[in-house]
Amino acid sequence: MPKLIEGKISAQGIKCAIVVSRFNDFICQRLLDGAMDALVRHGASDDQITVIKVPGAFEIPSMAKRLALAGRFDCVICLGAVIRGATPHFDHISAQVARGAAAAAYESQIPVSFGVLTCDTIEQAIERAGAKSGNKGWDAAVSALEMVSLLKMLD
Ligand code: INI
Repeated sequence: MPKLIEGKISAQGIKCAIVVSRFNDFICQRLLDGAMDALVRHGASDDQITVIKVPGAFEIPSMAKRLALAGRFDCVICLGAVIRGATPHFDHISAQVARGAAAAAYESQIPVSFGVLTCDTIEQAIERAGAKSGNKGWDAAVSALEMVSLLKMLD
């Protein structure tokens, strides 16, 4: 039998930072609700969770990196919604936010999860923020907890 290493999903004793953008607040607030619900249902109390609001998705990676390197959090959960408009703005922001969040994780070695929607339409965003396609905020929170557990197992 090969050795199998799998993370547990528990928020007990875990300090979480959530970076959430204010742009498209109607969607982002639902992603935040989903992430908070996931953390609390997995054992977190309010004092373990710090929520930091940034202006837009473009600002998420720099804040995520700062928090991940601060030494005060076990994981950083990134939440935002980039919705395509009539110009290439969407492409620039969505590429940078994904690359930047990944860089924050690589450079800090702290789990940084990606709950930033990149959608063509507002309907697609609504579907992924608590309607028929689940809640990507919830998913990002659970992924962060799993990675925290996995990294602890490898210590
Ligand atoms: N920010 C978003 O979070 N989502 C968007 O859809 C968006 N669009 O489409 O413009 C957006 N723009 C703002 C951007 O993230 C920065 O806050 C702004 O450019 C200032 O740096």
